Amino acid sequence: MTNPFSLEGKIALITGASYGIGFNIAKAFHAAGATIVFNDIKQELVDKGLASYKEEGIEAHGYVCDVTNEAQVQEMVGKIEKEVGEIDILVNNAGIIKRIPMHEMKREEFQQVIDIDLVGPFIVSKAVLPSMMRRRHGKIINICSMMSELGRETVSAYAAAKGGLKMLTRNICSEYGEYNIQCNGIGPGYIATPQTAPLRETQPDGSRHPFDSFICAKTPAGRWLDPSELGGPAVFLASSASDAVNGHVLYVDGGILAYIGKQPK
Ligand code: NAP
Ligand code: GCO
Repeated sequence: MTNPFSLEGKIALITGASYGIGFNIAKAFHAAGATIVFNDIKQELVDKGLASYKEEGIEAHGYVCDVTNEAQVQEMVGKIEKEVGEIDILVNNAGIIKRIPMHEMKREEFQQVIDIDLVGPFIVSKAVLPSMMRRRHGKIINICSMMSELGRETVSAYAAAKGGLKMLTRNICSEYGEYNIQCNGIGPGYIATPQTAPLRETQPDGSRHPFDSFICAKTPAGRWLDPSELGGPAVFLASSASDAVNGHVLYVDGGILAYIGKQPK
């Protein structure tokens, strides 16, 4: 009986995976047998990422590519197909957030978040689909968010993008399921990475950041999640164990979406 969670022989492209959530998903994929390919927008970050992977014993393949630039993405996918092989698994992980009250947010700031967090996954998915369609198999995993379901102050652009990404996930499922391509989302809760570091900073008086206390009260386990905790769910969605799962967003949030929150003492 073959191991349904194995990624042996598979080539995985994880966008924006020099560090953070993407890097941890790539580590889990490697442990399951996949070949790791990633991109970042600057050569120095690709080099930094390659060194980090090497420290983990992973011979990754890194490419400089801005996911919002369709010409760069098409060129990168062409190079990967020539130099590494055809992509079996795509994780649309690259993303940014801008925390600005909506009435103060510039149009360009809103647009930048939409471009990276929503248009980027469209561009990269479009670039890998033809090969997946021809080979009649493929896995696309979009990194969604709590903001695919919930809003909060200052994250209007991000919530609009991640809400759209949830529906893009469902639409790719609907349009390409007949090619044996599964497209699912992972909705992380609050994860301790550089993206959320500003929400966890110790205050000048030495106290915890109010948001840090807030989110721990909203998480049943009472803690931030570690990026490594996304590895198992990602391997599941990248493997044949999930061939009958399509159009689903798997929330890896420690139970935030199920919990009204701890009553303040
Ligand atoms: P992160 O630490 O800020 O890393 C984001 C990565 O995306 C970086 O490597 C960044 O590269 C890359 N990136 C940004 N813009 C790019 C572009 N235009 N083209 C290519 N790469 C680009 O973020 P993270 O916390 O690991 O989050 C990763 C994903 O998970 C994001 O989609 C985020 O929205 C989502 N997410 C995060 C959390 C959380 O709590 N951390 C929760 C839910 C969802 P540079 O270093 O060059 O900027
Ligand atoms: C924020 C956080 C969140 C997380 C994540 C939650 O400012 O609220 O950055 O948006 O990044 O998306 O799932």
